[in-house]
Amino acid sequence: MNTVTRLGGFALGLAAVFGAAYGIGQVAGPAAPVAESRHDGGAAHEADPAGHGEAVDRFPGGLLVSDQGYTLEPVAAPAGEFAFRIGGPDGQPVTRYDVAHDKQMHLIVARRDLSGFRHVHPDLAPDGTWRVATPLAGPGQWRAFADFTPTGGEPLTLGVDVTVPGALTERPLPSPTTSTTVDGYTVTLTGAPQPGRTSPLTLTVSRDGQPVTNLEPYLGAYGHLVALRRGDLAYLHVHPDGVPGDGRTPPGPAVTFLAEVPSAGTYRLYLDFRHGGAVRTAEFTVVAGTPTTGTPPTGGEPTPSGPAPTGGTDHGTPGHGHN
Ligand SMILES: [Cu+2]
Repeated sequence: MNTVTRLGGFALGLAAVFGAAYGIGQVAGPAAPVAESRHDGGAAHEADPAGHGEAVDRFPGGLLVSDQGYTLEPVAAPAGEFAFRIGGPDGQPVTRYDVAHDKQMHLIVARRDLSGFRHVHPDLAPDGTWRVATPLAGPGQWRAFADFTPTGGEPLTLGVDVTVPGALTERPLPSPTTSTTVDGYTVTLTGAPQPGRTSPLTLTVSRDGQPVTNLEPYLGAYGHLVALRRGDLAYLHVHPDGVPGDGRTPPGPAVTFLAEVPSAGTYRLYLDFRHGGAVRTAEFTVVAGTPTTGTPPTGGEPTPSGPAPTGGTDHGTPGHGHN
């Protein structure tokens, strides 16, 4: 049995049911019961009948369009706008949300090839509709993630597929790297995520060879890190280790996060940071779960299909088949 394949098939099934044709006025309908998962995380166990799932209580975020009675529902929007609602357990759109990371709603989008990442903050209308200038930069198969906490509920990340019609050029995933540049900033990555355990990831920002020591708070931290898993775009919101004003966290050049990835595999990391009044995103490809005795996977060549090219790792790692 291969949990990755099973998860992937489930995600594709959702895509077929809930995929929305963005830009031509056709939107996904409300979720069918198939997408409901039980509050106790039973869905994760159902996906792993061989009993390897003891290390995971539930799915990673973003794989479900509907969870715990809440459903991500794209709605028709004028050109240039993206709009959606969160349907609540009572069938009505949710209108009350808790603030988390400075916002009531975080909307993250990325193409299925992991390009085009954007993190935006829509505006809530009184009827429960969220609207934002479209974050979808061009044609392709997109995944939209709504990261929110309904008042009285638990934090949730729901995901839905959105299609932007047009000619698409698939972008190969960049090779794993520990340094990248964005708008004249160089960001280096120290540390590697390990499946099933919390690992520190430190991102260090410099500009023109000088460390940046006056990063500006963004969403209550000196950086905001999202990771997406290649193959199914499982969504991980990675928490910073320390926040501005806590007396121990400097405003750069290094920002440390505590990451726990749900499986071995290839992930794309997206670090949002603010400096000089502007938010930039530094991106990295990383491989988690390097075999302890083997050679690290190298290169960035995507496998044509199926799970990421990783070797055997710890027993009990979710999302990983035994050969
Ligand atoms: Cu946000």
